[in-house]
Amino acid sequence: MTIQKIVTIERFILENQPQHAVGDFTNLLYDIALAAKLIAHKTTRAGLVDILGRAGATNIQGEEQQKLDVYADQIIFRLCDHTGRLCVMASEEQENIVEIPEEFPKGRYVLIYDPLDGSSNIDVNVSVGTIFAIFRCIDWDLRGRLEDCLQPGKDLVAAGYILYGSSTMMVYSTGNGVHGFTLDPEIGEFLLSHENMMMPNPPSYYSVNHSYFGRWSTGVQQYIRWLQGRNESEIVLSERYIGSLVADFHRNLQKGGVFLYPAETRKPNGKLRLLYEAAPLAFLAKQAGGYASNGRMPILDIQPDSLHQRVPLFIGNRPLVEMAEKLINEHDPIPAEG
Ligand code: AFP
Repeated sequence: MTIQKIVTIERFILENQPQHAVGDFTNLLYDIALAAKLIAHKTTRAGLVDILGRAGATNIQGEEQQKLDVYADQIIFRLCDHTGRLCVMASEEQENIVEIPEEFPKGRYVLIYDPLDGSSNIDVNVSVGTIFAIFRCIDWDLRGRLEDCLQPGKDLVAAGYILYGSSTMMVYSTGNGVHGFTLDPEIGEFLLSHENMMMPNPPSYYSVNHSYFGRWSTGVQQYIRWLQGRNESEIVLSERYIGSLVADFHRNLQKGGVFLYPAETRKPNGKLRLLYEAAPLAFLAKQAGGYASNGRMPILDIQPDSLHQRVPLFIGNRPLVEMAEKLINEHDPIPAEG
C-alpha cells in the first residue's frame, strides 16, 4: 500500500516560498489562510440565519447581526492591520484605500481583496469566494498610498482565492504554479489536495450569462456562436454558469474552459473589477497555462487608473480566449478614448 504524504498549507508555503520571499510574505499567506478559516466557519452556518437571526436583526445578546460580506471584510482587515507586513490594503467593500493605522508598523506588501465575491448567492446556498492579490509596496520608506494599489497584474507577487463550496478550498500561486488546499474542518487545517493545477486540454465548458446576448457587440455574439459549435467551429463545449466568479473560475480551472463577462450596452466596461477580481484570477490562469484578456489585450498588462475600475473579462484556456480577441478585433470598432 502506498501511503500518500499529508502536507499542511503552512508546511507547503514554508517549503515552497519563492527566492524573493522574506518571512513577512510567508506569514501574510498564513494570515490569509487563517482569515479563510474564520470566514468559512460563518459561511457554512449562513443557512441558520433564519433560525438564529437575520443580518441587520438583533441577536439574543442584543448585538446587531452582521452581513457576511461586512464580516469577511472586517476579519481580513483585523487580522492584517497590525502585523507589520503590509503598507496598505484595498477592499472591494471600501471606497478608498485602507490605511495601516499609525500606531502599527508599516510593512513591504500591499493586500488587495474582495472579501466575499458572489455574496448575493449566499441566501440560496450557492458557493461564494474570497479573492486576494499581493503586490510589493512601491516605496518602502513611505506609508502606503493609492499608487501602491494601482499596479498592473503583471507586477503581482501572489494571488489566490478561497472557495466556500461543498468543501472550503484555498488556491494560490506565488508565481511558481497553482496549488490547491482543502480545509479539513475536523482538525481545522488546510491540506494539500491539488498540486500544480493546470487547465486541461481539451476544455469542457464555457461560462457566460446568456441573458445579455442582445446587448453584446457583434464580435461577442459571433464568439458565443463559435463557442456553441456553430459557424463551422469544431468546438464541443457544454455551458455551465453559476454566477459566482470564484466557483465558475475554479470549475474551469479543473475541467478546462472559458469564463466571460463581456461589456454590454448597459455596462460598457462589464461588471467585474480589474483589481479585485480580474487581475488576480488572470495571474492564476497564466500560472495554470491559461490566459485572460479584456477582448483586446492581456488583463495582466492593464494599468489600473482607479481602485474600483471595471473591465470586460475573458479567461480560461488560451486558444479559447485568443479566439474571443480575434472575433472582437474583426467585428467590433475600437471604442473611442475617454
Ligand atoms: P454579487 O456579489 O452581486 O453576487 O455578484 C457576483 C459577481 O460579481 C461575480 O461573482 C459573478 O461572476 C457575476 O457577478 C455575476 O453577474 P450576473 O448576475 O450579471 O451574471
